[in-house]
Amino acid sequence: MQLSWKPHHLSCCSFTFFKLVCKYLNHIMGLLDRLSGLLGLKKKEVHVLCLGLDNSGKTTIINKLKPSNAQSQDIVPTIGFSIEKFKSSSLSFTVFDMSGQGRYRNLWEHYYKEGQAIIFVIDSSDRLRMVVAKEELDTMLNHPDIKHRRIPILFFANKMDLRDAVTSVKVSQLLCLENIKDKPWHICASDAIKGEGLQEGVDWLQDQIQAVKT
Ligand SMILES: Nc1nc2c(ncn2[C@@H]2O[C@H](COP(=O)(O)OP(=O)(O)OP(=O)(O)O)[C@@H](O)[C@H]2O)c(=O)[nH]1
Ligand SMILES: [Mg+2]
Repeated sequence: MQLSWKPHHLSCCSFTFFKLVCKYLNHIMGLLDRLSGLLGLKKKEVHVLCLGLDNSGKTTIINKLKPSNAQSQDIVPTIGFSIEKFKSSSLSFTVFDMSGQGRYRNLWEHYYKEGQAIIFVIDSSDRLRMVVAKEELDTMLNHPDIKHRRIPILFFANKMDLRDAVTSVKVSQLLCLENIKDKPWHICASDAIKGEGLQEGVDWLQDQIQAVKT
């Protein structure tokens, strides 16, 4: 019998070696991933719904919460919805930024089950449509996918920079927020253009989400 070496032996060996290396790298990556989770280095992922009437400032708020190099320069009215991401000190947020236009509001309920928290944005200068905002809020609160869940709701009384804006206390009264007894909620006055009031809101939301044991 004659032993001979052929080039395809090498390619076969190197392929098996390559597969082994990949397998072990994968294993090590998995271990590192789990370790970073255990050490609290990996940010917990949360799904948040951003709701509110059209023109209230939802997309402007979400955009401002992203790192400055990821912010978009011109905000246009949302069609349907858009999925956005931003991070806080310990959470990684995936936000369903829903369109507030009347014709798209029936989309909201399809995402209620997904949401672990809600950001509800109000144009504090739009006194005329405050009653519409309240109707939409009440419909959402009474939906079976929301009604019995202790889901945190962060309200932004937005556009505080405008002359006609009412205070966040007034917004809270107009929306009868004190009637929400079975869910943690918080209202922040905000100016999304300057980014004022947003961090306070996100900090509150983060605390609420972290308080929920998973
Ligand atoms: N003055 C002022 N304008 C704001 C503020 N926030 C948003 N805007 C403006 O309001 C308009 C609507 O903002 P969007 O962020 O598109 O509103 P939206 O709620 O996402 O609207 P839809 O996507 O149609 O539901 C834009 O012209 C923004 O520049 C604010 O705090 N102050
Ligand atoms: Mg929008």
